[in-house]
Amino acid sequence: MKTRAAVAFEAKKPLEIVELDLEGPKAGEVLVEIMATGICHTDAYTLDGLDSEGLFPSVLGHEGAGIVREVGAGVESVKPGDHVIPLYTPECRQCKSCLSQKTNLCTAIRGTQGKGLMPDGTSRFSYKGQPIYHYMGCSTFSNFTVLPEIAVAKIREDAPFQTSCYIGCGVTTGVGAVVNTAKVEPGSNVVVFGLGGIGLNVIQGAKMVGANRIIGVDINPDREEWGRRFGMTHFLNSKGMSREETIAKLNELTDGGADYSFDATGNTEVMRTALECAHRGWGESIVIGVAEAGKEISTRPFQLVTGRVWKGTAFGGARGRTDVPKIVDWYMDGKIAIDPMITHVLSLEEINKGFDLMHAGESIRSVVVY
Ligand code: NAD
Ligand code: AHE
Ligand code: ZN
Repeated sequence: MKTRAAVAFEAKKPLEIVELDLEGPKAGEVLVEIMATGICHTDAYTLDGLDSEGLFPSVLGHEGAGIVREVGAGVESVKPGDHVIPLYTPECRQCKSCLSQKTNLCTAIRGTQGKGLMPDGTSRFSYKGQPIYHYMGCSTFSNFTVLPEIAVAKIREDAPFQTSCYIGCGVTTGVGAVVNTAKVEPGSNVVVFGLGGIGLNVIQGAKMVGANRIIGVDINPDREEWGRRFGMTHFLNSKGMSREETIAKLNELTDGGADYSFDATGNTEVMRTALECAHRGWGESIVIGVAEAGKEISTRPFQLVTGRVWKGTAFGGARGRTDVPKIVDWYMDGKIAIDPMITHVLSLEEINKGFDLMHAGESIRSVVVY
């Protein structure tokens, strides 16, 4: 079949809207009509050539929602007509990682996924006879895409696509980092660096679990108002401040250090500040941001010797097929907000504007509706 898609032909070049050829689902795969997709900073990072796994030409996009249109042989867990959210972190429930119950990082198809291919080692997308790579196993910047059965979460049918697509990455990552990874307790003092599409979801997750002080840090002053809308109690504009100055101010605001801090910037210097603002003896710092290829984090080992814990999280520690439908329920029951964070709704033809708005700090989430 044919599908309209925004293709990343080269790094650092705008996406091009073209008609691609799409092969139907093979055994264990499903064809999904994507109804809406968010644009996450990770898409921009890959398009900018900063991802060590980045491949071109490819169909980016990993924050979608849609409808199953066809299933391949042997598929039993979903059927045509089901509403689904694609999962860049699948859940096979059979691999060592899934069975461990210690991680959400299913390893069943990670090897081929990182090579931009389906589990059989081939691509379903092509353009003028040349294969086009998949991205994060999702490729939601195409109106139709093919996904492994283990990489779709079936969701309730009354959830609007335009907002629930954000659960495919940003909402689950931010809220899940609080609930699953940090396991923030009521009364905790929390510091969140980077109040964008992810950080605001960390804030609303912290508010939901009953955190005491929720301190947001950003270099964009417009983000103060955004943070306060979702439960932030204090704001620090760290623009022009040294690491020492930032930590001193945060120590004042947290009575000696954060119980939990989160990096949602992807900046390795900020990751260090986030670790070092955690409370001596017990403070935990969670790395959410994705850093560009070649970057490394560092700190004095003494920071860890004296009890601070440095952790990371992917997809908020969520087991997609199990947890995503629950997060959709939280949204539909009003426990978490999504609608106000969708600042821009665009057509596929306008998708590059979504990247420009993100880089200009003018959007929280842009969503493309097909
Ligand atoms: P975004 O562009 O919407 O937000 C980033 C925010 O960080 C902005 O408000 C920006 O002003 C702020 N910022 C930038 N530099 C800063 C600095 N030096 N100090 C303080 N604030 C600063 O991006 P997003 O979509 O929210 O994504 C945030 C990060 O999370 C990205 O690195 C993205 O790749 C990553 N991410 C990781 C996961 C995961 O599973 N671990 C999932 C989604 C996104
Ligand atoms: N490919 C990059 C790493 C990118 C990365 O860390 N991705 C996150 C999700 S970001 C979503 O917006 C993730 O889930 N990572 C776990 C995984 O298995 O990819 C690199 O550095 O090579
Ligand atoms: Zn993302």
